[in-house]
Amino acid sequence: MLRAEFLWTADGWRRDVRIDGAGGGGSCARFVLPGMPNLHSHAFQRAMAGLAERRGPGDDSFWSWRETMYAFASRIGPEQLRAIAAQLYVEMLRAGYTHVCEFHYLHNAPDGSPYADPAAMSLAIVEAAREAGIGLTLLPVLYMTGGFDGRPLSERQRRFGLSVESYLRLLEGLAPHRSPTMQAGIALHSLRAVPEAAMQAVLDAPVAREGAIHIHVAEQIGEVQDCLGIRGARPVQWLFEHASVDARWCLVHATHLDDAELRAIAQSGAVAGLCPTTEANLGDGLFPLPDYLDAGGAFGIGSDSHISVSPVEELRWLEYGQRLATHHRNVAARRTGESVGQALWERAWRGGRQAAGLPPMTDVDGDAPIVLDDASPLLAARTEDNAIDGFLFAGNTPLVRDVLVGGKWVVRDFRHHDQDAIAARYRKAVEALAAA
Ligand code: NGQ
Ligand code: ZN
Repeated sequence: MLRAEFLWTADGWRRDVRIDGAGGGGSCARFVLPGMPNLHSHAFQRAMAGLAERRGPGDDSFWSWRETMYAFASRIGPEQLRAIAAQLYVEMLRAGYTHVCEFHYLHNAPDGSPYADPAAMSLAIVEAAREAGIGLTLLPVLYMTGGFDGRPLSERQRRFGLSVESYLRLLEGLAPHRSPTMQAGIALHSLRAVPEAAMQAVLDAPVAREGAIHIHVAEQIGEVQDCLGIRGARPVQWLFEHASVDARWCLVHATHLDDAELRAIAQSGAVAGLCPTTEANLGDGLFPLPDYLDAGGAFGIGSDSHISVSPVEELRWLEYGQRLATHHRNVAARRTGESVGQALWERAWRGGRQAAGLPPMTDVDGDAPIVLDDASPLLAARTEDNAIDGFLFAGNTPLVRDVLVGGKWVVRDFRHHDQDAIAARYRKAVEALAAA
């Protein structure tokens, strides 16, 4: 049992709230927030964070990073994936993410043939989430072509490839694994990787009648140009002309938008899946946040390549990128007197829940609360009016003390209950990968 002096809810702060959870003693806390959904993750990339930061022979770019990533991906099997994902999910929980949408496309064996159990890699993710105790929305990804021109997958992309039939079978096979903490949705890798007919076939299939639908879109200028050249429209424009994009959709990145595209996303109710630290690391560009917020657009945050695993850093970068570009301050708060921290946390929380296919919450009692460390000097003399600003903008000491998911305290006093064993297994897995 935990007594919270202030609990942040969709309707603002509530005072003196009792929170019950198994696996921990009683205590008090001053500030409790709803845990953040992480709406975009490629778990395996956690193990290569920092390994693509050396200058290559040409102009390094997203596309040269992608080659490094492919080489890395080709060495990972189900056991390694499970070890890496479990470590990542522990790090997420300790940072304040309580749910993860796993955009999972590493389906096949390294030579491109299916595993004996075609769901082997998907189930490694399910197991990792269960071990760590994080909520999961598993998004198996359809990936079929190597470009807008429909070219076949390259050697290294063959691990990702599924036909529409095998994709739908994979989704059906995962149905029995659903639970209150394991949802499933669908994902199309990108317009580059999914031909139009395949996209329509998946969207028309019975499994696509409900749940979240995610797609990478308009992340790089090269992608916008290729789409214009081959499909005669910009990526987001093309998507809206060929699919009924609505609140079930999450458009990941959506960096390069013209005015009409920005308005189309905002009006559709879809969530823009923003991944500021990865987008910065890959040199993607800056999402047009102020205009999008003014148009009433929804967004959430993802840690994507896991170059950073922290909702604090994602939200800070989201705001600071705009300050640097516009030469203004307090950009994400659009109303006079509004707190930037509260505006960011609340919108990303709502958008993240929506993108994860979780029901909207009117009350966070049933959600996954995170408890801030009110003993930290960073929160000294902070009140409910500025505690979230302190959490997001002051210093570099993690302030997430306790985390409750599914009625269980998974983090207590900064420690995850199984962090040592999970870290030891991760270390062994990445050492084996490094030696391979
Ligand atoms: C991915 N990641 O699927 O992991 C992609 C790179 C691609 C990001 N876009 C591969 N951040 O888009 O083709
Ligand atoms: Zn991605």
